[in-house]
Amino acid sequence: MIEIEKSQSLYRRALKSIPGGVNSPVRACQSVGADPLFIDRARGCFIQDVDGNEYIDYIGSWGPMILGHRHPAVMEAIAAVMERGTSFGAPTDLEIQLAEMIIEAVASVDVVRMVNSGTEATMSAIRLARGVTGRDLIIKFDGCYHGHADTLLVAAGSGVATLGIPGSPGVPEDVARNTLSLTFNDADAVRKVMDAKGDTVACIIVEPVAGNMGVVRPAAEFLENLRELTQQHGTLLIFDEVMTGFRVAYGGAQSLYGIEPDLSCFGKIIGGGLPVGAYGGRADIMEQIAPQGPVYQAGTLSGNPLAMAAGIATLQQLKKDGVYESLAATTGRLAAGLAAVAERAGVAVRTDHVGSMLGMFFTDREVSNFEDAKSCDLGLFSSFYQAMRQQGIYIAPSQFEALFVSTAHGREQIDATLDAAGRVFAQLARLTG
Ligand code: KE4
Repeated sequence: MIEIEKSQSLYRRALKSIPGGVNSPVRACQSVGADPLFIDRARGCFIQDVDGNEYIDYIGSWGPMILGHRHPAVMEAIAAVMERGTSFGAPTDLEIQLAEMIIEAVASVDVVRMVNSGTEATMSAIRLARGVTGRDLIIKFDGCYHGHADTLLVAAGSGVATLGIPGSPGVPEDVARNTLSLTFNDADAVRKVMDAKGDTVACIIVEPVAGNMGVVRPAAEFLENLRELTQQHGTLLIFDEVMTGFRVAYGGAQSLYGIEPDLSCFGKIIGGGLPVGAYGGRADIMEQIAPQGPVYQAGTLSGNPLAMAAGIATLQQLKKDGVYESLAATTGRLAAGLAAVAERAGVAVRTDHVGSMLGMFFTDREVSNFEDAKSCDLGLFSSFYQAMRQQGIYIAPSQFEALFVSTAHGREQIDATLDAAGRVFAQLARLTG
């Protein structure tokens, strides 16, 4: 039995000074009925809690740690900048270097602006889309998460074509009404809305591979339809690649599906574990951003040299030949193995992966949108989460997240994970009879 007394003591203390004891809600593990682990350190694919328990880590800080924790090249890059300082509030050569690497990697990006989080990236891209089109309405998709800006914390309205309703207290009605949330993978619903209102829609924003409802691939032609419909109506297409960027391929999901959006958002991996976000795209659009153009956006720590150095070092490793093929092969073995051990135990689980982003749903049905994802056996997922943590396997504490494999996950760790899953599925099968 893994004991977590020190974590629990820290959690009780944290609850007195931090809302919910955490600085981001999902970390509280509320949806899986567990107490959060407080982490002491990490290395490679391993993470260690304050009680000294070690786990194989499939959260990877929610995506950034694609090289594993404390990769030597990343740590050396950060240390080298620390010799010079930590933040200047002025341009440095490092932000040019990272911008040039992103532009070289992603065909649709001519110009890119650094910010400090994925939320800032998507929020700014939407303001830019509204600014250049002069339109207010935006379209997103249920189950896609783009950060916590008001305009994106919107749930689907009662009917498909009715306008959004606030997804959180504090989001004003008159903000929500400018956001339409449709069903992911339902191209007909998008076509219907665009035929009716397309000339008033500033942008459509989408996760090209959804990673915030579990992992859900785009249906055939879905992304192509979005590209065609937005072009028809002078609407901008924004790919939110905060999770998929440099995760599923060096050129992001857009390079896998051969779609060129007008704007793309990045985060996570491009900061190598330090706070970062970025948005970029067509030069004629990006030149509208202040100080070159009238659309305002700013940030004290944007382009922070430590984050830039960590991002550059990370992308330099990812550029090497064979990295993504190896990540996909390792993840494929894990996905197939999990499905096999679940089937052997008689537990209904569907797995899928795109590159090193892996999803598993506790259902025997196809999952192609958020309604499908919500119909999975969330209770069984919670039991799986808790039992796997007891086996030393650290996965996201929510059915609506992804598992991330890093270059530091070796055959031994995948085998250990599959052995643990075999024991857990057998245990669950006995419990559920
Ligand atoms: P941040 O503001 O958290 O850096 O990025 C927001 C964001 C934007 N777009 C996508 C596709 C994202 O996945 C995210 C953030 N992802 C979540 C996990 N799915 C971050 C974890 C958290 O909220 O603590």
